[in-house]
This record gives sequence, C-alpha cells and structure tokens, in this order.
Amino acid sequence: MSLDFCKRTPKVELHAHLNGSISRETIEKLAMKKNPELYKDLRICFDKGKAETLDNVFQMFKLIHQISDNTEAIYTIAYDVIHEFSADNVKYLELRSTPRDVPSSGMTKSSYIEAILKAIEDCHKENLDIVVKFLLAIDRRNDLSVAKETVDLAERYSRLSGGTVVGIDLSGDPTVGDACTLVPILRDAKFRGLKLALHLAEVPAVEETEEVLKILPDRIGHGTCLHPNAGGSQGLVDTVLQHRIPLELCLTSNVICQTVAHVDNHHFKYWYDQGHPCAICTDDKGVFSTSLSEEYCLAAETFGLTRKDIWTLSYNCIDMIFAEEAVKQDLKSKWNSVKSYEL
Ligand code: 6MZ
Repeated sequence: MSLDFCKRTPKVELHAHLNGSISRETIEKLAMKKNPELYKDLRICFDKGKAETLDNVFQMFKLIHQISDNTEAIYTIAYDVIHEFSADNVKYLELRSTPRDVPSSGMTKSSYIEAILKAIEDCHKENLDIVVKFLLAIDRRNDLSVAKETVDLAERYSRLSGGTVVGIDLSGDPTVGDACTLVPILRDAKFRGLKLALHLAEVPAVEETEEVLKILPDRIGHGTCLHPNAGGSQGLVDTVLQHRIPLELCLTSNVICQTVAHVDNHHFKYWYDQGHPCAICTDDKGVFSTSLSEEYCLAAETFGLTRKDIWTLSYNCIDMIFAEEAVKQDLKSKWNSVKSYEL
C-alpha cells in the first residue's frame, strides 16, 4: 500500500489529544521562546523511539504541559494541529483536551477552552477544508467534583459554541485511578445530551470496564484489553458487539506503549473481521511521530488491506462522528467524489 494513496484518501480523525498531537515545529516555536533548556529535554524525548513505554509517554505529557501553560500557547497548538491534520487530508477532526487552570499565567479552564474554540473558528474563517469538533477531557485521576466541573463546562460551551463542543472524553494514565468512581457524572453527562468517547480497557481492567460499559458510551477509545486473550472477558466483547459501540483504534500508540506486543497482534484484526465499526486514529501524533495517513498505511500493510478496503474503512468512520446529519451527508459526497477516480 502506498503512503501516497493513504494521503490522498480523505480521512476522519476521531481520537486526537491536543497536547499529544503537538508537532516538533510547534514545540520548537513555543519551547525556545519559553526556555531553551526545556526545549533540549523535549527534543531528546521526541527523538523517535524515545517514547517506549506507557510510563515514558506520560512523562512526556508533563513536559509538554510546561510549555502549554498559557492561553497563547494553547491557541497556537490548536491552530497548528488543525492545519497539520488538514494538510494530511483529514476532512473531519474531533480534538479532545483536558482544560487546565494555571494561576501563574492567568489561564483558567474557561480561557483554555475559549483559546481552542478561537483557533477552530479562525481556521474555519480561513476556509480550511476541515470540520473540527471538540471534546472536553476528564482525567481519570480526578475526583467527582472536578469531573462535574468539566461536564458543566462542556454543557455551557456546547451552547456558547453553537455545537462545536460535542461531548466528553475520559482519559489519563490507565494505570492510575478508578473510572468506576466517575460513572455517576458520566451517566449525567449522557443524560444532558453530551456524547461520550471513553478510554476503556487500555490495560486489563475487567471490573472497571464492565461498570463503565453499563453507561453504553457512544465510542470506546482503544479497547485493547476487551478480549479474553488480552486480559478481558467474553462478556465485555459481547456487550461491545451487541451494542455496536464503535472503537477508536490507535496502532502505533499501542505498540509504543507496549499494551500490544506487536502490530501483527493488534486487536484491529479481531474487530475488523467481525465487521464491527472501527476508526483508525493517531491518539498523539506528535508524541508518537505519526500521521493519520501513516496509521492507515500501517493497518493496510499489516493486515493486507486493499485500496478499496482503505477507502471503505475511512468512509465508514463518517457514521461514527459526533456531528449532525447534514455534516455526515456533506462528508459522504466528498468521499464519493474521490472514489470515482481513485479505486
Ligand atoms: C490515556 C491519554 C493517552 O488533554 O493535555 N492522553 N490518556 N491513554 C493515552 N494513550 C497513550 N494519550 C494522551 O492531552 C494530553 C493528555 O491526553 C491524555 C492524558 O491525560 C494526557 O495528559 P491534553 O490536550
């Protein structure tokens, strides 16, 4: 499969953490301005192959958060990330990010969210050919009161942004905290009309996954350890299949974080072969030095997918997006216009 074909194929990105998607160029721009020493540390981390465990990756987020500690930086990251996805022929993007208060710079959770919304709006004004939606992330380390604040903010900004904020993500180091404690507020978020894209079973956690699955999230991030062969259970697999809950699958991320031993063993194959809705995603394109086109190419080469399979895989993601029917129809016609001469 040629990378070029994957680049030309229009794509949907459904699982991209803002601060993990930051490119080297943006890091350089922001870190050099702030503190050249920090830039040295970040460059070492970013050299391909350096991020090689889940733990290592979460250390990198701590470094990145040191440069994204003010609204100007958040705006720049969001603006650059949207342009980078657009240059990779991503036509629809759902960004997710955890709002932070940083008293020393005057950044509040509200101004954090507004900086991202302004970047989305400015890209739209430039007529960039990409629709961008935004999910507010709850870090699983947080307690119920922080999670409630995030859900309140999501509800408020969903209204104020005219539907750009669409829902809630649950993420954070999967080896820390217990998502069961957050179930009541996640349930409430769903009741309030927010969409739920939740990280689940990134590492083995049968009881926690069972509890969270009872909410019937709109999408699952990773789902690496749902299957009994990966430390999950048949019950988990059956629930996901029965409710056809789409999976956001991030091949390079799982291999680097060592939650999947080798890309050949990636659970994409199991779910894809069942005809289950699967979206190929990048997770953190900056941290993992990848792009959505490269992830499609990797899936094609590993699992023997044809050009038609790739196009269909990408097309089917349209039905998994958190946007209104008119956006879906618009995207489908864009895909169909390429299909006629590409396949
Ligand atoms: C779980 C992840 C993640 O929110 O500051 N994040 N959570 N598993 C992963 N797999 C590798 N990758 C990223 O972006 C960075 C944050 O996204 C979450 C973590 O909470 C990380 O701190 P934002 O924009």
